[in-house]
Amino acid sequence: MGVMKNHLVGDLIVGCLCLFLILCCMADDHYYDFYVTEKNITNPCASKNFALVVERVPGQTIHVHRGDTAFINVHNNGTYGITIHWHGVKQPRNPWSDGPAYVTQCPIKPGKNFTYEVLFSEEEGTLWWHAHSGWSRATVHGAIAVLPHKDTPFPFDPQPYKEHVIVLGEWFSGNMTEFFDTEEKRHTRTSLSDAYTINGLFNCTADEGYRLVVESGRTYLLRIVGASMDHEMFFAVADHNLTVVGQDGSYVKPITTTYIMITPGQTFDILLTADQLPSCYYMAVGPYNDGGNHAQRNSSIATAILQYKSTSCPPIIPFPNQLPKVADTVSAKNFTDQIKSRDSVNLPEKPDDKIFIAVAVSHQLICGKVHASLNNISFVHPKIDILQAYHRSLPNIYETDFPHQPASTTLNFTGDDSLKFEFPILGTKILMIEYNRSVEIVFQGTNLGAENHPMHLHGYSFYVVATGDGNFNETEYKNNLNLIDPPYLNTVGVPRNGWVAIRFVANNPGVWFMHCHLERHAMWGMDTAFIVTNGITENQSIREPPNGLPECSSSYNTTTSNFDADENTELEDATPLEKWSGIISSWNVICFTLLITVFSFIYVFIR
Ligand SMILES: [Cu+2]
Repeated sequence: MGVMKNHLVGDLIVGCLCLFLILCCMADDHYYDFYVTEKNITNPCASKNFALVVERVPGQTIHVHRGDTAFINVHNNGTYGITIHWHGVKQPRNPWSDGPAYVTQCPIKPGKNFTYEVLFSEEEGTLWWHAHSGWSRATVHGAIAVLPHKDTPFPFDPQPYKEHVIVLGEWFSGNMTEFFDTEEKRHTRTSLSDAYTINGLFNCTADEGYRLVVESGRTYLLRIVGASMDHEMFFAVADHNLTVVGQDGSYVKPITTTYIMITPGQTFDILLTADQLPSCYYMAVGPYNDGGNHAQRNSSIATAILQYKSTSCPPIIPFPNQLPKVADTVSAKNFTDQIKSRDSVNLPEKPDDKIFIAVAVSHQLICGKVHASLNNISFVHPKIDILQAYHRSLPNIYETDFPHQPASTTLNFTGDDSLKFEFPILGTKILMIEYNRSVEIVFQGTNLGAENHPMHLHGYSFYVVATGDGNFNETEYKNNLNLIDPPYLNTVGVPRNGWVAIRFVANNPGVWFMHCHLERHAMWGMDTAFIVTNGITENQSIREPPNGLPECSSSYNTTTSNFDADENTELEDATPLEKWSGIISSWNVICFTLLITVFSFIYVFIR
């Protein structure tokens, strides 16, 4: 009888545990409608901005719990094709809803809609969504808040009293839709933003701009999003410490700091306690740029106000003097070097595959266009998305010969050998990666366009296992290697004239874009994509395509394995000069040589 009773009690406990697990870990579905429209946005003290938006800038925050699914129906009510990317969401087996234009889908045409099925898995913390077609992400973006499983507390203390989203962006005056058009076609120097923004606003007097009201003694979770187009940023709150508890949808060992450095694409979870004299304090964001050429950059600062409840702001409020200056690489590095994963991961000593990628920005002004490259390949977007081409086995859309390393890995990348990347090859070249291989990529900065490049990988987070100055070398790599608690990110800065090594296991089959998150560099070709092959079982293979995928405007002729000529919209839109420039830029070396020859003849003739 006693044994039976024990059994009953045991069963009851197991039953309760199961019920608790089911209730606590049950994933929910969420439904959103995003209406993309073109409209005027106003800002105090700023010229008018006419741009694509999802209602406002930033757009609405998506709230989910870990492991949930969000169905987001994007209605394009504008006049340009658009796609949306769910930045940092791994989307297991589901590249169809990842979003980069001409990589995993063609743009949603004006008047059409497409429902993204966004699959959350291991992400927890702050991520974001943004347009991934042309420059429209400047105004089409918003935050994603991924909470722990239901009824589960945050794995840090104190538990926040409330949470607030803070999106750091850039403001461009004028007609942004025309701007997208010209910038894309010109493929040349890009316009500067007019200002930086905090939640879409900036202030020219203390009374304007974004205002965050807090209660004295309370702790708040700030979800910070790096949505700027072309600049890394420093962010600080006057007289207040910031405790960083998460980055890129993953928890970190808490660090207390007076400022953060955030690259475009990154996100942070930060605790702020209102523990100062009740008053008003500036929050400020300013650029970080180690590229040297600051005269050509927007070096302004944007501010917002942290106001203690029931306090009126004095006319003069303290400015955050802890905000580092624009070229303060030491402060940027000091902050970045502190980030470590909260939990130990103990990675294996050696990866299966090693890839070495040199990043460069060439300045070929003679032939009229600027190109950026990865391993001397400047990425060209195809006219039909790579994912569809892969799924349907369509030839002539992409090539799989992206080099696993440059001509040599012992070049003086940060010195004279960087000139070897001045004339990249233009092409849609991608990497094939076998399912479940562990992969290490070393990104090597070069002296060509030397600045911090925030490299972002879709479909994965990766461990940042080592970083160093100058040219990569094995000794420094081994000395710096962190296989215990490396940061787990989706966007990492490749330091100016330095290198960084990342690791991931290729267990998410699909087509995944990888690119610099400085928009001008991505536009100039600092991109590639991975195809991670299917594994053996269905659970290791790409899902079937969803219904209603946007159609591509170019019609692919399966008989000729090519596009119908009358659908070749991109070059038809170009002027005759642009057409020739496009053709010539494929043979920059020939072009350059010809020009030198012509000038030599003229010189000899004149003499
Ligand atoms: Cu870059």
